[in-house]
Amino acid sequence: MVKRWSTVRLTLAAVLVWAGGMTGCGADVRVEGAALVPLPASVVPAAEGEDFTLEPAVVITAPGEAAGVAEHLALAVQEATGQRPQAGPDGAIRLALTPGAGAEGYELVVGPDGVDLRAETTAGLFYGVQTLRQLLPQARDGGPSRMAGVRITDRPRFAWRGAMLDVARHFRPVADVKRYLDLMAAYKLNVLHLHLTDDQGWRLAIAGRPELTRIGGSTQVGGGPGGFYTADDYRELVKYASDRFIDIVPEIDMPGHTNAALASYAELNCDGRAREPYTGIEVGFSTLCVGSAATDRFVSDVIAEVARLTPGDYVHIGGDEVRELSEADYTRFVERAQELVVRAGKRMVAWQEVGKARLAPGSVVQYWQTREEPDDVVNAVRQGAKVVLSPASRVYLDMKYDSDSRVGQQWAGLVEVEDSYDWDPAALLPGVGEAAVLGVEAPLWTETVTNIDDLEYLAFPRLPAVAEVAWTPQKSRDFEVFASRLAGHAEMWRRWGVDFHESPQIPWGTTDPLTR
Ligand code: IFG
Repeated sequence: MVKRWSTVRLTLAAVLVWAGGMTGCGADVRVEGAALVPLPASVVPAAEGEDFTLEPAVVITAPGEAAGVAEHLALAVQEATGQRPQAGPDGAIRLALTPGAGAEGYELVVGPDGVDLRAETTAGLFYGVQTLRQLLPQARDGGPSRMAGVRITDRPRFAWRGAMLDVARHFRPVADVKRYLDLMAAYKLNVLHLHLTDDQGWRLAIAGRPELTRIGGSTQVGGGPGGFYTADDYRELVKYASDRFIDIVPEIDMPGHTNAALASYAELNCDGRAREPYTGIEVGFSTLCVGSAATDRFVSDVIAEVARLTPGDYVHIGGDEVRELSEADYTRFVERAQELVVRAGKRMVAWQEVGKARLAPGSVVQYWQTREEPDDVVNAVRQGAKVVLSPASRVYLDMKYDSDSRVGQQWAGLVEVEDSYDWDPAALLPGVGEAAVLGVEAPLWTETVTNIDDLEYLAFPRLPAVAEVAWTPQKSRDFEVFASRLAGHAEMWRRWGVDFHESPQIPWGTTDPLTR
């Protein structure tokens, strides 16, 4: 099946590139799909000549409830033509909300009488806009440009298409997180998991617990000044993400990875002695004093506040790398924390080790291919939990690409873009088939990452690869064809100032760039 399909698609890609060579007046006419990432479920080029002429003065028509999405499209058109389109009736680009495409699907038709984008939800329209953005000829000379006719019908394979940012080891300011959200949205990712607390830092202000940020937020790996988000900062990130149809999933890592909290409140330590702030990169040495009244009050206060600040369905309680507790104490802690999350009206997400505990319906475990623990994911699935897959040897973006990578670690091996792309989430773990897989998430841990450029270097091009794993049907995925399409994105990344890794696995410069 794969062979036949890839033959068909290669032919399609060849047609696409060949047609791209038939330049008309102004910008090239391109039968698209050669460079779309993530590849849509169905791309059917229109007949020859069924093109759309994009006038810089194009009008965008959209229903009131899709005004936000139309604004994102207007900015994309302005980026392409140099002129900001108007909103109004009878436009040549038309957005419409109609039943049929599902929660996140859309249909996009480009033809001589204009562009029609239809979806059941504003999220579906937003994802259609991200595809349309990759189809727009970059003809900033102010003249008309021609877009090849195409009919795209699309919807995602998985519901959870995520990225994780560790802002605890090295703090990242609000502006950098917004930048990451922009880059995620361009590839239809819809979950940003914020790893807000760890041994080296506590990054979210908790009402009534000022020491968590005054002390716990005061430093970071290497001893730098650290930092933290106020409640208003966090609300600003939640809104920015929501405008891009991304849910923020906050992680308060417990009972391990808690030195920053243990340094902030002495009573959280079983010996009653506050710990020193920690600026190294060891793991597994810290734990809350499980079972003490002070710890119960702390966990209750923190989960209640994080849930209050988070409109999304999920709160992540961590649970990874706990070496200082008995299994009985660990599972008792997890079950208690889970109860508090459920009582706050949220669903618990946690790292795979929580599979040892009794899980509430609707809980989610995150598989990360830990170095030590036996695989607890099957226990979780047996209890009805869903799984988010983050296999370190495939999607841990803090792994070096190769031995020359300027930052990153390599405990899970060297991870190039093909490693991130060439796997099937439904076939990764025995006993964890398609129905148990909620989705895929690419964590970026920041022990070695001190600035946004290094962060983007590690994320690109692997994050778009993971985005295609999460979105595109398995039968449509083939690394060589993906690599050729991704090569066409380099121009756009350069335009955006993304400091990406020029992986030797991608044939940069050989594919019609998305941009002109
Ligand atoms: N494992 C730790 C992280 C981080 C990571 C770096 C998990 C769930 C190694 N836990 O991954 O805190 O240190 O690659």
